Amino acid sequence: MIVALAGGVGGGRMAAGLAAVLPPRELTVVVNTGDDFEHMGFTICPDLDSVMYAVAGVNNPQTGWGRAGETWAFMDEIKRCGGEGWFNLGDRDLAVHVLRREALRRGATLSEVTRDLCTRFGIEHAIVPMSDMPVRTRVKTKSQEHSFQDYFVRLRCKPHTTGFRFAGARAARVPLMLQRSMESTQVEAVVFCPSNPFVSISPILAVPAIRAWLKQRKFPVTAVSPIVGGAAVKGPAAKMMRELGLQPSTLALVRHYGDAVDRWVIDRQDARQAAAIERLGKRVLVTDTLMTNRRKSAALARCVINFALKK
Ligand code: FO1
Repeated sequence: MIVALAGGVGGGRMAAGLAAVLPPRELTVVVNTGDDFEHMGFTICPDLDSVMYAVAGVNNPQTGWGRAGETWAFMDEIKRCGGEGWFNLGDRDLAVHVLRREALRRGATLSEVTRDLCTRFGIEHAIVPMSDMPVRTRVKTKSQEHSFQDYFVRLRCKPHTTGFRFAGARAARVPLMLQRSMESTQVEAVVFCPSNPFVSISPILAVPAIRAWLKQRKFPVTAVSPIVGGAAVKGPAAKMMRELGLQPSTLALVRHYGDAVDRWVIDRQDARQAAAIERLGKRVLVTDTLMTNRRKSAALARCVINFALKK
């Protein structure tokens, strides 16, 4: 079995590719919940929804979040009535927020809600939140701290970040269904999807049981670089690296992850960094990592799986 850590747009695309190639019992996708927040009475789980929509093939490929073919009557009416308009909830997307809220109110755990929603979207693969308990990414700047969605959406990632913290991570336990996957001897590899290292992968690694599990791993960890040609494929990863004093390069990312990652999949645009990454003791696969459509996501997934499992 392969366990993939995923968040955001790159996570959704990679998870969709892996799910297209691997049968349900051979893939578990662990999803970041640090982006989650309470908004208009809903518990919004952006990365769980991005991954679920991408695997189900109903995601909006342009934005990377929300639904394809979305309509905005609800938001138009909210704005007309003077409600909060900065965080857009599409009419189709709204159904998931309402169903999740009802289920949570009835006492279901986030992982149970996610499994039930995935079933309704025809997904058999295990898509599991990193914890059923709340973990919230806080974006630190010189003067203050922002909640993640405030920073990412309302402030459009403008603030200059000095670091991140994951409120609630220390007490966060992994969901039972993830505990089972982690304990099973069937895990042959872990894949870090090409997600933002600071606000998608790090929150997952901040969950103590996941960090300990990977620290004493008996299998290789393979990371797909979210940085291509010195820039992030999507989102603020390169900007964050610069603000944290790192070169926005794949090589700098390899150094940043250190021993947490054994193998790297990098894009052809960064082929000239392969030798330097190998000198750091890492195996490197150079390939086309741009997942511009579902066929390319599946093709990359095949390459990543073969590379991740190679003895
Ligand atoms: N991102 C935006 O930039 N603007 C939005 O209005 C917005 C709404 C939204 C609604 C539901 C959802 O699941 C995600 C949404 N996102 C939006 C993306 C969200 O900020 C995610 O956290 C990012 O995709 C980063 O993972």
